[in-house]
Amino acid sequence: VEVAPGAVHLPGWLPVARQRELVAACREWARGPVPMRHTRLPTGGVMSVRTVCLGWHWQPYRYSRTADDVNGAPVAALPDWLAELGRRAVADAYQDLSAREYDPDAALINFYDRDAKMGMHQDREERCPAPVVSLSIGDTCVFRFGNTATRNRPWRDVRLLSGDAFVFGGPSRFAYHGVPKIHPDTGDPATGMRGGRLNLTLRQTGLGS
Ligand code: MD3
Ligand code: FE
Repeated sequence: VEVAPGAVHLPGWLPVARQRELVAACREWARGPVPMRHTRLPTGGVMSVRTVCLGWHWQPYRYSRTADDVNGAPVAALPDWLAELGRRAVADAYQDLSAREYDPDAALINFYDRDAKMGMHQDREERCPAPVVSLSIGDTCVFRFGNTATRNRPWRDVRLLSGDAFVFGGPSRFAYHGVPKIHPDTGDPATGMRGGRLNLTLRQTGLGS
């Protein structure tokens, strides 16, 4: 379902068995080498979402190989199977053959408890226009998809359910977006999630080596 040019929603894309595997893998990545934590912003604020990164560590507002703002540890590698999963999502979202060149080198894994939100923002730290792939597991959320000019209206609200994939490429890559609401206790316990929402995003940073 193309929500906007280049923004393709793939409802129910991940089988429950695959969601379970991702939940188990995220539990391990959340333990370390860099523990999943609330990111501290330069303003002194703290994000309500908890995040752990693979490949490159995101800190506001740059990527690094070590988690200078957490424990200084080198970030865990992005496994090839996860990059391949992202490539399959891009291939399913777009009709052309551009997915063959999609080579994500970073993943951000966000955990939302029932009260967590993410304000409207753009993802601009990547030096590369390649798509972002988002995978949702657990509680349903309201995803707010805005425009490229301002963080304000117009926007569209889309519900993202457990197992949904979303690919943001082309003209949608630098659109403002956020997560204003989690619908508590709407996830499928068969995924292994016991409340809350996981979102994995795959990115190609363009930073190299
Ligand atoms: C549209 N995550 O990690 S995923 C983020 O559900 C982030 O955790 C949200 O925004 C989440 O930066 C939304 C959907 C998403 C991710 C990246 C995008 C949409 C995007 C980049 C460009 C345009
Ligand atoms: Fe984002």
